[in-house]
Amino acid sequence: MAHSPTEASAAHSGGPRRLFVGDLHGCLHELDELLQRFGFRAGIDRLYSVGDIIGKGPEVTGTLRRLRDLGAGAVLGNHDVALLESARLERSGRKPKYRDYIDSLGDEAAEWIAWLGSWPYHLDLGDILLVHAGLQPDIEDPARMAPRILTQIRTWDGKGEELNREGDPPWFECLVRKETIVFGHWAKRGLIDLPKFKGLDTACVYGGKLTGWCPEEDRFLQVDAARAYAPIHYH
Ligand SMILES: [Mn+2]
Repeated sequence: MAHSPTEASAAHSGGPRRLFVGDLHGCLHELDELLQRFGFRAGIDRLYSVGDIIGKGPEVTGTLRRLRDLGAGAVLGNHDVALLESARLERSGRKPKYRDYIDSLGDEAAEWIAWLGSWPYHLDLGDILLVHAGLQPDIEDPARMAPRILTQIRTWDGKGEELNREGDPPWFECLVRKETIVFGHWAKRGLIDLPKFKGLDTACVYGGKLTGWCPEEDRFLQVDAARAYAPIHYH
């Protein structure tokens, strides 16, 4: 199969590559641009999302569909969890807090909720551990960490009560691990590029950038948001 010069260089050595992408919040346009610039080869390369597909942004179902069609791996973010919790409340006849998240899925809500419900809180790829927010520093096994920690932690108070407190150190400064941890959830802080910690939330939905990271090429790719889709509200 013939390659254009651009495709040939993007194809690297030809082996499969992994592309990890930061918090999407429905930013399908930027995801597609990132995939194109990476030279993503469906069926060869593998896409992984750090979660937070739901909420705030313009094309939530389109983004979910793209992830599903590409067979992407994904972990649950706090906004994805808020959707699942709202769906659960609604089924039990109570008033969901995030009714708009359910509405954003349109007629296919039940189908997407079922799919999201199958996502894990962390994904262990051997050399890389994928999680939405981060890890609890005083526990070794992520399966023993509370979903609240895995989807919300930014700073560590030594107990896991306050997860986002000014003055407390970032969770990733409080532990040493063998694997590289890939995560999102900290748009205010932006790109985190430490040898063992790659933080990919660069505020795309607020008009920032969508960030991808490829371990096989050890490089970041960034796409500017076409516009700000939501007022800045970091939570
Ligand atoms: Mn988040």
